[in-house]
Amino acid sequence: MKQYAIFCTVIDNYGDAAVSWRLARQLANEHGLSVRLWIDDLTSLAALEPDVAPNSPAQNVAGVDIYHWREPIDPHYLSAVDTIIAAFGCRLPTTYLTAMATMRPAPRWINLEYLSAEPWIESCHLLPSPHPQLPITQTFVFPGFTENTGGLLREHDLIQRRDAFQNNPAAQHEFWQQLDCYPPQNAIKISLFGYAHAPLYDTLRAWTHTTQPVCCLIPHGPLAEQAQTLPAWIKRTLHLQILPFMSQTDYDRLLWACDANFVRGEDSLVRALWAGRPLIWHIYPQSENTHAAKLDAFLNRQLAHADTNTNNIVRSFAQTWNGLQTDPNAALAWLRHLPSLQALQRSWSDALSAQTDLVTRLEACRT
Ligand code: TRH
Repeated sequence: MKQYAIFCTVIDNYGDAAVSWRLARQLANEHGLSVRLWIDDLTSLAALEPDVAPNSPAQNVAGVDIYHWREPIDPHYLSAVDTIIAAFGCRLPTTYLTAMATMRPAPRWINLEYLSAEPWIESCHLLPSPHPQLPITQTFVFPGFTENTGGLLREHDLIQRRDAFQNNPAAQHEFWQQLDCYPPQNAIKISLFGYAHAPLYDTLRAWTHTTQPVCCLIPHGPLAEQAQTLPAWIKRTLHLQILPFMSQTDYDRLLWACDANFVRGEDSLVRALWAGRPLIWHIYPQSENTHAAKLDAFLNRQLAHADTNTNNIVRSFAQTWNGLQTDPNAALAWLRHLPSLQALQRSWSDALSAQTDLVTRLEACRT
């Protein structure tokens, strides 16, 4: 049986563990492959997947062999491996690289990059990069939004499960009860997952100026901490509720159940795309404002079929939420425009889900 080894170092937050875990599960469960995930921080993974034991050095969860990656591991673990994935450019120790160089045939060595909507990734996707000393070559895989990139992670039954949930009011009701959360009837339900620098107070204060009830669901994290300090009248007017950090499976349901979602990083962004509901992306900030161009490239795709007014409203609020401009009217204008954003976001989600998913593309590009 073909065997994958995925290596992941967790730098910060949840994104690295989240993507590696989705990738590992899908390779094992949908493609029947043997998958070993080496990860240096089991606590992050356990937060996303409660079946993972944070103190267990080796365990099998959902068909994936998970190992706590602490140096050094014996290179014999690599002997049966056919594909090695270094998630997000994580550095493989020289002992592994040397072992890989002696293997016949040499294993595929893939460097899985961060998702980007920028057009240049099409020309870098699948580029080979030979090792300077050893006879091994890594291939860059760039997840992206077009057929000429690595595509997006999407389980084969995800859209079906989403539709079943979104068309089932009883299942949604049960979900809200499970969260001990009771959004008022007709409330606009908005999930808010973001980084600490989001202009939460200004945004929520602006939303109090609408007549329709608004319910804000804030998962545990920096925004939830900020929310604790908000004036009581804002919390009351907006039916603000802090949610515990939930499993990836439940987080999907939250995105499906809400009318709009604020997401951050790359993995929650992709999950919000699959929810098919309007979304605002809080991009991970980078030095020298490089994230501004990345956000712009994303907005160009998100708004490719939007009219000028919609384009201006979404762009202005996305930039304001990301601290790239300050438009005091943007938050309320966006909220009022939500009904017309629904069809736009849904049709982009449908178009993206008609493309081949990332894992299938990975398997198809064997040479
Ligand atoms: O956690 P993140 O901010 O990760 C980021 C990005 O990956 C960024 O690119 C990287 O450079 C930086 O870390 C170091 O955001 P992201 O990528 O959306 O990952 C969050 C994951 O957490 C995603 O899988 C959704 C999941 N999640 C839950 O499972 N339960 C929850 O309650 C919430 C709020 C999120």
